[in-house]
Amino acid sequence: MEKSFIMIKPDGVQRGLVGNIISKFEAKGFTLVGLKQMSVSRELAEAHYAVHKERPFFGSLVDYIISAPVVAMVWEGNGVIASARKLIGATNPLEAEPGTIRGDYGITIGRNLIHGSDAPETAASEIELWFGESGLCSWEPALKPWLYE
Ligand code: IDP
Ligand code: MG
Repeated sequence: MEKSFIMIKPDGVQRGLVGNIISKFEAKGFTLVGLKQMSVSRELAEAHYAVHKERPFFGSLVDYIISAPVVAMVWEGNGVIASARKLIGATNPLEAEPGTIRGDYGITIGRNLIHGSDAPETAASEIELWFGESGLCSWEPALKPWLYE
């Protein structure tokens, strides 16, 4: 089953939006298989965003991610990677559609609330980086069999 790494960034936690954000993924029908609130080391933040290390915003991005706890999650379900990106919305919250997380709650690219994996390869490497082999709790939602039709 497809999995995506989703992280509520420090601004989402500080603003008390954890419950609202988790609700959107739950209501959509995806299955939560990993969840932890944690402080992020500089090393982990730099590894997570290594693809952006030459960008001018890399330093401030890392400082932002380590500034306060995040909520790291793994969500599972058919099509979850692309669907989560739609639920999250465009990188710049001012360009994100209303109804998306960034579109509803954000106004600046430097505080855009949430991360979601962008492809199967990055999802796999991010889940390994943040949760490791044994960090997930896989379960089948017996009361929602239609999810897997
Ligand atoms: P994504 O999170 O929508 O996948 P990416 O382009 O992969 O967007 O950028 C990763 C993160 O880097 C963004 O979510 C945002 O926090 C930050 N970021 C991207 N572009 C800028 C920028 O121009 N200024 C400041 N931060 C940026
Ligand atoms: Mg990205």
